[in-house]
Amino acid sequence: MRSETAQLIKLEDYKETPYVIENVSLVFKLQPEATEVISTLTLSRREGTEVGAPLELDGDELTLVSVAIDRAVLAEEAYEASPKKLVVHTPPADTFKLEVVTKVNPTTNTKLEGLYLSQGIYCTQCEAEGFRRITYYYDRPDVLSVFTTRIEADKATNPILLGNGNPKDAEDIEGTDRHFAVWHDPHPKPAYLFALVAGDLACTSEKYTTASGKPVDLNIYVEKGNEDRTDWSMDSLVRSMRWDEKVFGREYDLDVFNIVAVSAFNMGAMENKGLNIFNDKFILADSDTATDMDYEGIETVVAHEYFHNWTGNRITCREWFQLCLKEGLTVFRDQEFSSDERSRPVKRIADVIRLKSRQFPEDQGPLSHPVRPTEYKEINNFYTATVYDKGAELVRMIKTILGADGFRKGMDLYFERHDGDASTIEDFLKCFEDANQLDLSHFSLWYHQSGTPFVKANGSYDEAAKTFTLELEQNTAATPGQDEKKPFFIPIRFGLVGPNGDDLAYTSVEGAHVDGDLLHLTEDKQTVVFQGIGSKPVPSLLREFSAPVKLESTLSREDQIFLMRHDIDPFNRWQATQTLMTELLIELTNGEEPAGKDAFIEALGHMAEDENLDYAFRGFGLMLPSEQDIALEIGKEVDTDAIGKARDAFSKEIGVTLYDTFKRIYDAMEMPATFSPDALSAGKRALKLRCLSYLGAAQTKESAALTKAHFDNADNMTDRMGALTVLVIWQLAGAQDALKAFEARHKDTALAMDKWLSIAARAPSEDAIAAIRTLTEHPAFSWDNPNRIYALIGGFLGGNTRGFHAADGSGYDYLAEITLQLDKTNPQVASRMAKSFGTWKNMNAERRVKAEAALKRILAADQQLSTDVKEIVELCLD
Ligand code: 0A1
Ligand code: ZN
Repeated sequence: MRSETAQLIKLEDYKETPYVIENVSLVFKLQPEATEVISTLTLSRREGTEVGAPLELDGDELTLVSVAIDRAVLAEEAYEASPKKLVVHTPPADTFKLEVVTKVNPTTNTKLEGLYLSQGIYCTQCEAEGFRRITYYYDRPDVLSVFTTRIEADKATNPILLGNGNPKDAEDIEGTDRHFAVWHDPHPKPAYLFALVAGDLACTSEKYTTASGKPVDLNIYVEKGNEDRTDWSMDSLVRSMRWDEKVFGREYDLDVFNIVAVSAFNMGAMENKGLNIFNDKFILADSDTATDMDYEGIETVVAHEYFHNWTGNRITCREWFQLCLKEGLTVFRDQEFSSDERSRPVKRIADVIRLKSRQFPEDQGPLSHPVRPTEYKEINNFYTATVYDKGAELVRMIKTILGADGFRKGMDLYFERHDGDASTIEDFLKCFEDANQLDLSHFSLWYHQSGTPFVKANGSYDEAAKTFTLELEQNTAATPGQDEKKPFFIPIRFGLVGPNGDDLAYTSVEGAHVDGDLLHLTEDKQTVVFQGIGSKPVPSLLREFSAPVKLESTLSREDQIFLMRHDIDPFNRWQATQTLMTELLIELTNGEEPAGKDAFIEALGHMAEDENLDYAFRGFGLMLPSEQDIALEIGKEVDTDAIGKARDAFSKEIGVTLYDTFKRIYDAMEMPATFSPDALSAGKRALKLRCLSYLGAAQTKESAALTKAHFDNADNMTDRMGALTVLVIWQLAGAQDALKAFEARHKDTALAMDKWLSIAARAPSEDAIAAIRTLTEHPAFSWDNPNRIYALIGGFLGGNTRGFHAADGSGYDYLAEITLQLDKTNPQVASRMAKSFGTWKNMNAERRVKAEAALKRILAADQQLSTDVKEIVELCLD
């Protein structure tokens, strides 16, 4: 193996920079292969820094042209420059201007970090450490400065020139075919929020007036030809802006808000100040090419990036260890926005499904880390489900513990006290403590201690004494670097459900702090006794999923079915269904015949037909845990083939048993005449498709024909893709024709073909890898575009469990091969793929041997490994 020895970055080593950057003036002379960047920094020595202390700036793959201080070109011995660093040995004592000229090549920048060209559009991605690939700088979030940017480019190919902040000036450059634009951002910001865009773009615009009457121009820029697919993103933006004013009292603070959608982007989107740059997947939508899930995703991501303006930009992070300060909080805010716009319980279920399928596996394997980590080698590896989604759960728990008013008081204080700061999690928590006169020190352990706590609950009723006793126990398994675990402060929302389905009141309680329906579990073990309970209750615990824990309940199957039918908390009705399904599926995987299976299937039928329930809720209720979810639940010595077979058989059994029920619901569903992405219509489509998937699983002639007809008659992507998935997964008659028809219809729309690739990647196959290799040759696929890779390779790794975890190790070998291949061009994408190795230790011995060998092969390969990939592989092997 050849690789640079990556440094371990530690939180405890944090120090302020010796110099302060007061302002930044940048000039970009854009050329596809040799862009010149002239950076003029006004610097001053920080109090306490020795006179003449060296100035060390970060760089990455930079070519230096010249360095000057106060307009005098520096002699060669006065500085040292490498692609990774610029050191000025003895800077002047006080304020001085450093002018640095660098050259970069946007065309060959396949990492998509720094300045790159995507389909002829110049764009930047600077979080986390991309700015250093543009010019030498203190590329860290605690260095805030005021930026002015002048962009010069060829006018014909780049008529649109965009920067951060407000537009100041724009003119042709005399005697040339070039022009320039100047942008000024009055809000001091760290370099990771810098952005520029230049290209020939189409634009949709809208006027917005903030609550206090300030006008703002909203613009969404897209590749030409896509301008009629921005209505939904613009609508989402306007609704987000209004919501943040109403719910958090936050207004927008510039004259313009620009969004640009590009097709090559590593992540979802980026909150650059006043100039958000998006992966086009999260901007473009019309009913023919986007599913209901895409519409929801766009609403969420547009809101998320907009909300960062306050939580991330106005208040940023002191260092990258504090990433959850902006990400966890902003995810919480976007979740709340979507809950208010749609159905709150349905949104909660969707968020918990995401958490359990992405964050729980991470937290129970070798990649487990605290929400606020204390060390890393490659920060790009820490944009994780733990930082984002578990981070959001922690903010949600603060709200649960404090109540809505206490939470708002804390947030108001946070905005007031830290506006303009680069802050820490400690600063954030202190605001809730100060605003509510309360001690959150025990709670703060959630930020530092990794792992998913397992909570065991055992209830018993004493009829004579009219007491209900709840024995609670928490336990968190050791995680990498943390052998000993302390008990967490776990807020448990609960109800004691009486025989008629109503919650029973208690007269008093001992053994825990209990406030109404909220119980604080703070010790390893607690026995909580409720007095005055008139009849035997069924405890409904962790309502609304009040804490990110795994609840192991000792409830009988009858009690679970009871909760499934009667709990007043919709989340726990869904959870009871899931718990039962998981238990049954594990027993079926083990070759057992589970007790209570028939009763459960019957109850599922009732739920499907219950008109009092939301359509979307019923859709979720009917959803079986994925093969990956079951594998995680089993946890060790996993045989993915056995899981897959059991799950297929159970789906089929449900489909056959409830065939008439599903057919009735399917036939009776009244759909709106024209497509609308609203929550009600989407819920109807979801339930109808869920019924279709069970009918498909029954694999009758009639159901195959029905599914094919659903596909043929679909007037929107949700129905077309839903039916195609059923045809392909169950290998029904017409599947191949449908795949061809889909391809013919959408071959020119990359985002639609991504769906085709991901469905094809999930198709059952004797030789899944051969099938994937063939698909990589398809014209719709490209190794150069992250979305194509996420669709096909990501679709395979995440959606074809049997193929990826094939016992012969072919899936692991293939992942090793493409990790190495991708690492040469785009390390971020390579390491995201490699993270799929994260569950290898849960597999059975046969598979473990193959996975370990594949991981070792990556480390031993004769090529330079990125720190991104190396860190992930080493953690997996640890
Ligand atoms: N801050 C963005 C996500 C993002 C993170 C890293 C990136 O490059 C490494 C790009 C985007 C967000 O949370 O939306
Ligand atoms: Zn974010």
